[in-house]
Amino acid sequence: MAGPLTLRFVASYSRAQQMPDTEAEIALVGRSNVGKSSLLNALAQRKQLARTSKNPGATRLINTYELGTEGSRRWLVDLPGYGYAKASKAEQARWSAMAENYLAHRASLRGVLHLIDGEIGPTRLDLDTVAWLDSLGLPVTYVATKIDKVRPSRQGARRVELSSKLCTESGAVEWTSSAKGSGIPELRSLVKAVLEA
Ligand SMILES: Nc1nc2c(ncn2[C@@H]2O[C@H](COP(=O)(O)OP(=O)(O)OP(=O)(O)O)[C@@H](O)[C@H]2O)c(=O)[nH]1
Ligand SMILES: [Mg+2]
Repeated sequence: MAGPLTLRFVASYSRAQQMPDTEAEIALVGRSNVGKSSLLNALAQRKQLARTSKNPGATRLINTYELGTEGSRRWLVDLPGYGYAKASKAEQARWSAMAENYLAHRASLRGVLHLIDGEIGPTRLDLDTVAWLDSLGLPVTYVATKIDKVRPSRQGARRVELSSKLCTESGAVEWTSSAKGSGIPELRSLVKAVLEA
C-alpha cells in the first residue's frame, strides 16, 4: 500500500480553458464541505496543502496539484463543491459552471473521485451529479468520507444503505476518514495507478 503522495501546488484557475495541457488528471468532485480538500491533504499527509474550512465554500477556484517530480504534468485537481446554499445564486452558478465545464471538456481527465458524506449519505444533488457524471462516461470512484463520524456498530448497515442509494456494489465504495487516516493508503494506490499509467 502506498505511503504519502508527493503533491505540489501548481496554480489556481477560474476557467478550464486557461489550464495548460497535461499528461493525466484526477478530479475531486462533491458537495461543498464533504471533505475534498481534507482528503487531498490526507493523501499527501500534509495539513495545509489545500485550504479547508468548517464552513462550506472554502475552495472557490480550480486548484491543481502535481504528483511526483516537478513538472510531471500528472495532476490531482481540487474543485469547488456544489450545493453551498449560503452562497448567492450567482456565485453558486459560477462555481458550478467552472467545475462542470472542466469535467465535460478536459482532455487529460482520466477519472473522478466522487465524494459522498458517509455520515449523511447521498443527497438529491449528489444523485443528480452521479447521473450527470455517468452521462459524460468518465470513470468514477465513489469515496465515502468522514467514516469516523459513524458509530462502528452502524457502519455495516451504513455501507449497504449508501451503495444501494448509489446503485453500485458495496465493495465499489472506498470508505475513508481523512481525520483518522482510514482508507487513505488504498486511495493513494488508486491515484498513483491512474495518474502514472
Ligand atoms: N470528522 C471528520 N471531519 C472531516 C473529515 N474530512 C473533512 N472533515 C471536515 O469537514 C469540513 C470540510 O472539509 P473540506 O475539506 O474543507 O471540504 P471541501 O469538500 O473541500 O469543501 P469546499 O471547499 O467548500 O467544497 C472541515 O471542517 C473538515 O475538518 C473527516 O474525515 N472526518
Ligand atoms: Mg475544498
